[in-house]
Amino acid sequence: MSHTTTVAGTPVDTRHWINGVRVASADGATFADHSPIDGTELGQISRGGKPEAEAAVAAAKAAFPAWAATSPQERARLLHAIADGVEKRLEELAQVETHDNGALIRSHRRGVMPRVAHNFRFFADWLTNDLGHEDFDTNTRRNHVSWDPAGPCVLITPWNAPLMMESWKVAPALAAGNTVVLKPAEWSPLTASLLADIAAEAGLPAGVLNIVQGYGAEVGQALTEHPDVRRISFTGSVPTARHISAAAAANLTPVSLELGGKSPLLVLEDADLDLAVELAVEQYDNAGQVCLAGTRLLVHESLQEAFVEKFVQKANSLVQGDPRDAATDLGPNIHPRQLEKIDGFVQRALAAGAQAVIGGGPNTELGGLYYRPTLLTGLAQDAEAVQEEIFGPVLTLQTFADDDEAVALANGTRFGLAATVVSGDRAHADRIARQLVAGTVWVNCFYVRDLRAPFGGSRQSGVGREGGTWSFDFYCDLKNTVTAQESGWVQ
Ligand code: TXE
Repeated sequence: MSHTTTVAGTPVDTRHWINGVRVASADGATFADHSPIDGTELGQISRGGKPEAEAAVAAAKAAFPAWAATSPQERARLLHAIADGVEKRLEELAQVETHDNGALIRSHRRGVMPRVAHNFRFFADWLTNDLGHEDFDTNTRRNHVSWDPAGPCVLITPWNAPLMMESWKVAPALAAGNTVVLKPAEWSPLTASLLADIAAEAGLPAGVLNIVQGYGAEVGQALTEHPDVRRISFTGSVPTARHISAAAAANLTPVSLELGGKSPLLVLEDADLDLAVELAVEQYDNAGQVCLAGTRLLVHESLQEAFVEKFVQKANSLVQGDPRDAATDLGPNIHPRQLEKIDGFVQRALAAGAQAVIGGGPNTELGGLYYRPTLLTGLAQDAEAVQEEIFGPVLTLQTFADDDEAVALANGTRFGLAATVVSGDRAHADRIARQLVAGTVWVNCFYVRDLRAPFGGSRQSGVGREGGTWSFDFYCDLKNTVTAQESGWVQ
């Protein structure tokens, strides 16, 4: 059986990468990976289980002491070499990712893949330039605080932005001196395999980064309950986060969880309507499969009519179609199960009395996994479509009469990942932003993110923050060494 598949002209190894070597599963099991664009089978991928989880964690454990002892300069050099490899193979990565998860080639080329490289460079530079250390005296004692590498880290990632999320976790974990076992999502396993090639070419020592493919309930579960794992970072759904937290609890392994959202986009009475509409239509990006998406449009009642008119005009101009075409604005959703889930939410909302201002079903002209951009109105705050993450191109619209009502609606879900405020008055926007429960609040913009800033969610949108110094706090064991004055070394 061949262990290579060729996607858009690029050969991709379909096996795990453990201890610097390509290996198939011990029992030979594989699973099929399909393209959301047209359902083509892209390859048979090795389906890992407990033996592969054991082997990968053992490799990461064995490689840890030497990697932790490698100088920060050398670690940073290797991370930059990985970034060079990503930049060199940018077009191949963009093409393979688009075939595998259906997101736009345009976004992969312009935004996503450059950002993958940047994730590696950012944490490499932070390691050599910015990682803090603290020394302070308490009476006759000298305190020295150090950031010690924690050990093998398990990183579990979703399918909506595969390589982006993987690099966001792998880069800081490696920079901090940890070794890694990465488990990519089973609906989008391919670019992680290319990352293994790039890391090997860059000269990363064997066992420092291991990649196991397979299903969450199988290899994912085995990884998260492993006693030798020192950190688990996960991005995905709330139910899976509960499984992972329970598995981690057996060993009290620290977890960082970045989960879903149902973020509000507030259009205040003094908003610039064109900007508000532009930002609102942006929420359809990646066919709505973005955890941060502001899927609940909350519009001041005085603006509703004009807003809806402009919104419909703009949304109708979006080009839906093949994501490989650079002119396409809206591609397919990832998987038949995801499409079914999206349509289930919409049909139940319509049956309960909601109206679809636009959309309301799959795009039957295109067939396949394309869902028409949808705007639902006539929903109460406790409606399922307002409360649950749909993860498709479906927005809801509610109106409010005053700021208090706007804030109550905005905060009225179990999530707290992000929020966007559109306002023409700085003090007004600040007043609202202060009252919102969210890990990130954007004012008159969306999706821009400085990697130095903390990133994560409140309530059921997550546990912990990553980004800048917060990533190192998570991926390190902080240690305080106290030296007595009597030893004669403390001045
Ligand atoms: O995610 P899962 P799914 C939300 C979104 C979407 C829904 C379901 O609403 O519709 O989740 O998507 C691994 N132990 N988000 O089911 O299951 C799994 O193999 C260890 C939001 O695909 O959370 C994959 O690698 N690992 C989100 C990863 O978890 C397990 C992005 C994510 O899959 C596991 C994705 C287990 N028991 C979905 N079970 C966001 N926050 O951006 C699964 N996995």
